[in-house]
Amino acid sequence: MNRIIEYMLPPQRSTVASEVDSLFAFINIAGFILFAGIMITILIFVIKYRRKSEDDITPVITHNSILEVSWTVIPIILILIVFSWGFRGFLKMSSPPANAYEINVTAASWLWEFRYPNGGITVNEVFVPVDRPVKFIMRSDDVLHSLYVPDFRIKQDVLPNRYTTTWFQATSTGEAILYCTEYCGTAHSDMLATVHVLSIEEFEEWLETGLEVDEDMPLADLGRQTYTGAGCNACHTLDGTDRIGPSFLNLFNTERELVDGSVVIADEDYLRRSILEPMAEVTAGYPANMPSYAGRLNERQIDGLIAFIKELQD
Ligand code: HEC
Ligand SMILES: [Cu+2]
Repeated sequence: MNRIIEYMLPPQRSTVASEVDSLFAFINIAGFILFAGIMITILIFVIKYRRKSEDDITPVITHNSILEVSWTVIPIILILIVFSWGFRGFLKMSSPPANAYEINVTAASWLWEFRYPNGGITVNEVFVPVDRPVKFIMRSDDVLHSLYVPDFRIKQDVLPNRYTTTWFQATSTGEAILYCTEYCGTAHSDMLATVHVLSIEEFEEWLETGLEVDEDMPLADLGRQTYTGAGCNACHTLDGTDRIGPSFLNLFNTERELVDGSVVIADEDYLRRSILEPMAEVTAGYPANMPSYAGRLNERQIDGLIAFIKELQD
């Protein structure tokens, strides 16, 4: 049975995963046995009771109490097992332990932002300790999104104007993928984040130093790193092709036409405003749906992005 689960499902990497999978396997196997049993019975009846001669007349059968009681009681028992098993798991999954490490999650079209108790922020990647309960307190900046980490078997809607929560306790270190699983617009399928599960020591160390920006890194390199790290690549390419937004290639110092008809030069100020207040100057021909990065990137990262975009000339 474990082999079947391993074959069908992603690895079990949280404390609730095996319980979820056992219930899933039970429902599948019970469903398969019932399906096979019913199909075989139908086949036998079709052959055994087929009309054999012209004057073969179907007898009148009013009812059969034993049969009727059993096909009522057996499914009820099965459903009660599934219900109580599922409800127990549901209670466990919806009540985070009191000592859980809390991370605030904001979903926006189309990125994930994570805020840690020490004030640190990461975009499209989240760092968590292994073997310790972690609670996500989630809200959306715009539309309905949903947070889904298959390896942890957790999935929870993320709503505007209301907090929802979910929690997990990872059982092994390494990376897991976090998906948005509520269709939320054009770049929905790019709305991914990486969950980095670290050992307790690594996590403590990351909290101390991991969020500091490397002061020695050349600005343009930091910009390239931020371009993927902050998820700009979901919407902007570097090779001249359009994705959701315009490509960064040959963008610097060119004339940009805005939706209000005015024309601006894409200088450093314009790039900065585009990152911090994208709705203020919307480029003509593109949807007005870039998320603002105000408060999500630090000054050095913004300088880095501008330096990086400036270099992209062919
Ligand atoms: C969800 C998609 C999305 C993401 C993520 C995104 N952008 Fe944008 N961006 C757009 C769209 C759409 C436009 C064009 C409309 C507008 O100007 O707001 C745009 C416009 C821009 C412009 C102006 C380009 C021009 O041709 O005038 C810059 C500069 C820019 N984005 C930089 C960034 C940076 C840097 C990041 C990452 C930190 C980023 N964007 C992340 C969608 C996105
Ligand atoms: Cu989404």
